[in-house]
Amino acid sequence: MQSNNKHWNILPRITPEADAALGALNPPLLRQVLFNRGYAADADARAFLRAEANFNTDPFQMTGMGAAVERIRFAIQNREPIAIYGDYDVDGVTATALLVETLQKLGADVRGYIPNRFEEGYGLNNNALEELKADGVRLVITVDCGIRSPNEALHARTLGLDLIISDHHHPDNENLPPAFAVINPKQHGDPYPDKDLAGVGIAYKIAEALLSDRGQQTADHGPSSAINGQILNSLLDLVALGTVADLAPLVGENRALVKKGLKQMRQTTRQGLFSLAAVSEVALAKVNATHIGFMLGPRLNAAGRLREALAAFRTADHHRRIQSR
Ligand SMILES: [Mn+2]
Repeated sequence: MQSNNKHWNILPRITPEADAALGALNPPLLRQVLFNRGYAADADARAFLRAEANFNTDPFQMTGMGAAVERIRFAIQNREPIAIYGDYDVDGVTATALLVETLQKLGADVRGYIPNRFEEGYGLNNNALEELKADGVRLVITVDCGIRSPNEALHARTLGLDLIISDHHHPDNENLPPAFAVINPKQHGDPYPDKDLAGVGIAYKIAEALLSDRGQQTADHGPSSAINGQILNSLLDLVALGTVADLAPLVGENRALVKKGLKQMRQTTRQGLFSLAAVSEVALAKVNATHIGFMLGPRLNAAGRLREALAAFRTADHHRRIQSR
């Protein structure tokens, strides 16, 4: 066979310094591959290979997290209705399901809200905020949207709604929304070490903070820490779905979360995931990132493109009742 016009991009050969630094990793080809993926230090390379974050992942390092957790706790204790305001793509839908489920487990009066792509479009809108307010909602928490909505945030304030914005999109740092708290590791001065979390990853960090010892301090009767660990594990299938489908880079904390999330997907109790896997002809027991990216994710996204993403949210939210009936 003739191979005309092939254009090969040859990555650089490993430098002697990097080869020495990675010297304990064999065979030499492994060092070359690691170098070409940007790893030239032993600790970083090992963390990548193990899919572990080699930095402090305490969620309270994120700007706004402490204030957000206190406000959410107050809402739970005082039975204030809470709305999780998401987005119609897989990241937004899974992030919404994740926080609704977490807050339900903490005894909150909580609902999910996902705007209709055709009637409302992406992000916060004033009509939706007014409707939520009229329905008695006191606290709105955005996931995967809101960072570029200063006018809508101001409107929420005028309505007397407290707003917590959590988002991973690039902020306009000169014009952050005037919200009760803004959680976005990409905002100026945010010390959180990982800047690549997807919207669902940030929602997961909020769940982690709420279920941590520090987050529970103000709780009257929160679940025990063993149960909290179980709740967090049960959310990781959603994190894997949203993170991979959003094309977030699978390095650092994303890599760690997706690895654990795929494991969780293989034993999920979500009826929606069973059904979605069935129509996609994916064996959940062997699910991997390619299945999410090319088979499961596009079908969830399609819900938002066809009619309303609330259907996709229900897919992510409903659990199979194995024991009942
Ligand atoms: Mn997103």
